[in-house]
Amino acid sequence: MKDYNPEAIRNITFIGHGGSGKTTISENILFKAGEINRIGKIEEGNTVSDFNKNEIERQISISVSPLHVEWKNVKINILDTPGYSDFIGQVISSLHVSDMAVAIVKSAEGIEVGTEMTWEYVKRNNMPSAVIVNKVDNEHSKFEDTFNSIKDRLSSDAIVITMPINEGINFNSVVDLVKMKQTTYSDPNAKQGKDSEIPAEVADNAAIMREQLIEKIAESSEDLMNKFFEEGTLTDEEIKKGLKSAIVNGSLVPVFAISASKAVGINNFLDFVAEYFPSPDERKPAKAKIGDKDNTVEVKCDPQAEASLLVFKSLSEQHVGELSIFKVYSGTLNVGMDLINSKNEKTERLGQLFILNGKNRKEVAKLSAGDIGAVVKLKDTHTGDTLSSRERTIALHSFEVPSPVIRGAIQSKSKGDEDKISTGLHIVHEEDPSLNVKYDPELGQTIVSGQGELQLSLAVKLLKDRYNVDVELVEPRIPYRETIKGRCDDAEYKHKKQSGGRGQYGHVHLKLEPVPRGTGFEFVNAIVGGVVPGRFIPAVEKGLQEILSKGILTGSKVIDVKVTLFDGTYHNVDSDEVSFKIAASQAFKKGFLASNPVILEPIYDITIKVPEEFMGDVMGDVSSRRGKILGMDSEGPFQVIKAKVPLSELYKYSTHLRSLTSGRGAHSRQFSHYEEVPKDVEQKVIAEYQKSKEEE
Ligand SMILES: Nc1nc2c(ncn2[C@@H]2O[C@H](COP(=O)(O)OP(=O)(O)OP(=O)(O)O)[C@@H](O)[C@H]2O)c(=O)[nH]1
Ligand SMILES: [Mg+2]
Repeated sequence: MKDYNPEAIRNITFIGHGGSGKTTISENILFKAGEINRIGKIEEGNTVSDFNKNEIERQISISVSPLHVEWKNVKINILDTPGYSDFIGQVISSLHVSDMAVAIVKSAEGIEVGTEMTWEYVKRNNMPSAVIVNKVDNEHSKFEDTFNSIKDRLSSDAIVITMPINEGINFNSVVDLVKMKQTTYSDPNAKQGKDSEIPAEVADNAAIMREQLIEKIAESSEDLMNKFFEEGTLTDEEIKKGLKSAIVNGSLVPVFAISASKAVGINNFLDFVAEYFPSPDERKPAKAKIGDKDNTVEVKCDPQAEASLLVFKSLSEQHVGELSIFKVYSGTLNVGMDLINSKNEKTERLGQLFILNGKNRKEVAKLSAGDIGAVVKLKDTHTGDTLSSRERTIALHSFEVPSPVIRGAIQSKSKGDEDKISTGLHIVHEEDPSLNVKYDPELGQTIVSGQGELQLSLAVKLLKDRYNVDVELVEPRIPYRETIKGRCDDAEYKHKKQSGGRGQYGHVHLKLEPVPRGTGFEFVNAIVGGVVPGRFIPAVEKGLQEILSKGILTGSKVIDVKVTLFDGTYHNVDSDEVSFKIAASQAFKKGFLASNPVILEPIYDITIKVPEEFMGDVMGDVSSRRGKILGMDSEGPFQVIKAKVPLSELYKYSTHLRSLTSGRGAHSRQFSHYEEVPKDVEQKVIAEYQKSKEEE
C-alpha cells in the first residue's frame, strides 16, 4: 500500500446491536474494494473479521477487528466492533480513536437496545456519525418507519442519503440523493452496481427527499441559509462543501439503505465515505498531558510533527501472535523508530509496522498521523498507553473503561495452577481492559469482574483452551464485617502456662465499647502504676489487632470498637510479649461475645436505567433483593432508579436485569456503606462459616 496523508484517511467504527450486520457489511466492503476475492459468510465461519475460534463457534463478533480498504484513493480504516453488550469496552475504545461512528440498524426491527447503548457514547462525545439501515432485503423491511425511529431515538439530524427503491426480498436498487442517480445491484458478486436515471415512479419522492437534504445542509450554516432563502436552492459546489462541514460538526447524520447479504448500496456508501466523511485532520485536535504536569496540550494531526500514538487494543491469538494496535495521533512512524512510553518512560522500538485485515497482516514502511496500524506486542506497553518521541513526551487522553457490573471468583480444580491462571487472565485483561482480575487477600479468592457473564466465561474458557487449566467461576465471598452494639466493662483473661523451664504469664482486663461507623479501631492504654509494664503494651495492642483482622463470628474483620486496657498483672520471670498477645486476644473474644455482636454487610448504591414499561417489574425485583429504592427520575424514554442493595443480593444481577427487560435495562454500582444484616441472614452467614471451617 502507498503512503497516506491524513486528508486521504477515514477512520470509522461500526457499532450496533448484535447481529445487525456489521461484520457482513465489512466483508462486502473488503470484497468490493478488492482486498478479498470471495465474500465470506457468518454462517460458514469464514469472514475476515470473525476469525477467532469462539467467534466462529458462536457466530458473533467478540473482538474488535481492524480492517482497511482503499477506495477512490482514500484509505478507509474500519473498526468492526462486537454488538454483544459484554464487549462494550471495545466499542468505547474503538470510537475513541475513530473520526466517525456508523451505527448499523436492522430495517425490520428498528433501533434495538445495543444500538441505543453504544450511541450514548457517540452523543456524549459529540462524534460525527452516520447510520446504515441494513437488511433492507428482509421481507418485513420498513425503511421509512426505521428512518423515523432513527430521527426519534438516535438523532433528529438524521437525513436520508440513499433510499431503497424496491425494499423487501427483491431489493436491488437505491436512489442516491447526492448523485441523483439510481444504482442497481443485480449481482452480489459484481464489484459495482449500475448507475441509471431515477425511474419515473420514484422521481417525485426522490425530489422531495433531495429537497429535505438541501434544506438540512442549508440549516447547518448561516451563509448557506441566507443563500438558500434568496435563491431557493444551493449550487452543487455549495451542497458538497456544506454537506462535508455539516457532517464534521455533527449537525447532519447521513442515513444509507443497504443489504449486506445482497451487497446492495455498498458502493454508494463507500463513495460517500471517501467524499464526505471527515478525515482525521478535520477533527478537533486530540488532547494530551505533557510530563507530570496537569496542563493539557493539543496534538494536531500533522505528519510533520513529533510522533505520538495511542494503543487502543491488544490482540493475542494462536497462529497470529500478539499485537498492539494503535492510532497514530501525530508525526510519521517509520520502521526502527524508538518511542518512549510516557507511563513508565521505557523506550520501545517499532521493529516492524503492520496494517491489518482481521488476522492478515501486511508490512508497511511508514504510517502517518491519523492512520491505524499494529506492531508486535511491545514488552512494556499496554492498552491505553501513549508512545511518543523523546523530544516531546506526552500522554494522550485515553478512553474510559466501563466499571464492572458483574463479578465472579475463580476456583481452581487442582492446586498449583496459580501462575498459569494469573498469566492467562492477564492476557485477557490486556485484550479487553474492561475485564479486571484481582486477587483479594481478604476473601482469599481471585476475583474477575467485567461487563457480563459471557465475557467472564470466555476468560475461563481461554484458561482451559490455552493453558489447560480447569477452573470454575463461583460466587465470590462477601466481605462481611463484625462489630458490637453493646459494651463490656470488664473482659478478663489470664494466660498462664507452667511446663518445665520458663513459663508464660500475661493477664489483662479490657473494656469494649462501640464507636460510630467508620471510626475503625481505637486502643486506649489506661494502665496506672505499671500493673502491666509499658514494654508489654505494644504486644497487647498487636494481639488485639490480630484478632480484629481475623474476626470471631464469621472470620471477617472487626470494625468500629474502642478497647481500653485498664488493668492486669504480670510475672517477673514468665511474662513476655507472646503471653500478653494471647491474653489480649482471648480477653477481647470474651468481651466481644458479651457486647451484643452483630454482622455488617456491604451495601451498594445502584443506578438502574430501564424503559418505562419495565419499571414495575424492576422495582419489585429490587425490593425482593432487600433493596431500598431511593428515588426515580426520567431520562428521555428511560426511567432511572436509584437504590441501595446489599452486595450479597447482586450476584449475576446484570444478567437477571437483562432478561427482565428484554435486554434494555442496564445498571451501574458503587460501594456505599456497611449495614447490619437481618437476623435470619446473620444465622445463615454464621452457619456457612462454621461449616467451611469444619471442612478445612
Ligand atoms: N437477510 C440479511 N441477512 C443479513 C444481512 N446482513 C447480515 N445478515 C445476517 O445477519 C446475521 C448477523 O450478521 P453479522 O454480520 O454477524 O452481524 P454483526 O452486526 O457483525 O453481529 P455481531 O458482531 O455479533 O454484533 C448473519 O446471519 C448474517 O448473514 C442482510 O443485509 N440481509
Ligand atoms: Mg460482527
